[in-house]
Amino acid sequence: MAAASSPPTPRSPRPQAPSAERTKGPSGLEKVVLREARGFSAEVHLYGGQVTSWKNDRGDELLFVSSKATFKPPKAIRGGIPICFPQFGTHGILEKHGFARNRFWAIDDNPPPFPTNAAVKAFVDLILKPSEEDLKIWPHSFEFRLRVALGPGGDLVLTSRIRNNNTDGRPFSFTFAYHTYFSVSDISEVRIEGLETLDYIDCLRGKERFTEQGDAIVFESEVDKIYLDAPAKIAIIDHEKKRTFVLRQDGLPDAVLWNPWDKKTKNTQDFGDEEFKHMLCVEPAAIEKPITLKPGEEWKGKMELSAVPSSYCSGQLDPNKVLQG
Ligand code: TA6
Repeated sequence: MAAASSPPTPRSPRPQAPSAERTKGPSGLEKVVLREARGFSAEVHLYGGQVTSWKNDRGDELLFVSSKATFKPPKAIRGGIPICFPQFGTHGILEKHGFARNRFWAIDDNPPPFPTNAAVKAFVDLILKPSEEDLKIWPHSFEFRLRVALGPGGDLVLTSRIRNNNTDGRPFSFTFAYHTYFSVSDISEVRIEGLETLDYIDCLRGKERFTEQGDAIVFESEVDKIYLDAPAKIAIIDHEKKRTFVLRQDGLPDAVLWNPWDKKTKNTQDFGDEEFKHMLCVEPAAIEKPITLKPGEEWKGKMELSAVPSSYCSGQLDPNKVLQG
C-alpha cells in the first residue's frame, strides 16, 4: 500500500543564533563559538588562540582534532589550527613551535581598525602579549592580534597582526605557521594541487633541499616537507569525499605538508594509532626567511579556507577548475 503523501512542511526559518558566544569546552577551557546564519560554525579556544572546530552547513567537521587530544595546559591541543610563533620548529631555548599555542590569549575588545567585510558577522578578535616569564625566553615586547572570522558562505579566515613594541630600539625576528589539521576521509584518497614543481626542504632527509618533479602529490608514507615560495592558493582534493579544501594565503610564502604516518603516530601520546589516515596538515608559513620587525612595525599574515564540492571532468578531478579564480 502506498503511503499517503502529506504536503511538504514549510521549513521554519533557522533561529537566529548569536554570531559569537563565549562558553566552555573540554576540561573547562574557555572558547568562543562562531555561528553563521546558514548553519556554518567554528570554535576558537582562548588557550592557544586555537581554532578547534570548523563545520559546514550540514554539521560535518572539516578540521581534524585527535580523539586523544588532552585539552590540558601546558600541552598544546592536538588538532585544529595551532599557531606556531615566535618560531616554527626547534631552535635555541624556545619550545618547539614557539609558545603562542600554549598560552592563554585574551579577547581583544578594542582592536585597532581592521579592513572589514560588512557581510561577515561572525568573528572574534584575540590578543596575546608576553608575560614576565615569556620575556625571559624571548625578550621582546610584542602584540599579537588574531582575528578569526566565519564568512556567510562558510569560509574561515584567520588574520594575524604582529607588532614590535620594543621601547629600546631593538628589532625582532620570528618564524610563523598556521599548523592547520584538515580532516580527510582517507589519506590515500587525497591529492594536493599547487606545490608540484616547487623546491622543498625535506625534514625527514636531513633538511636537504629538493625539487618536486611535477608529479601529482599523493600520500603513501610519512611526509614532513617545507615548500618554498608556495603559491597564493593550494587545493587539497579529497577524492572519496568529493570535497576540495581551497587554501588561500597572503604574507606566508612557505607551506608545510605533514602526515606522521603509522610509526610516528604510535609514538605520539595524544594521537590515536589509526588517526593518521584521517588527517593532513597543510600549513601556510613564513619559515625560510624569518620576518623582521623594527619597533613600531607590524606584520600581517592571512589564511582563508573554503570547502567546495570537487569538480569532475569525465570521471577525473579537474584541478584547473579547482585552482581557477
Ligand atoms: O609541521 C610539521 C611538524 O613540524 C612535524 O615535524 C611534526 O613534529 C609536527 O610539526 C607536530 O609537532 P608537535 O610539536 O605538535 O607534535
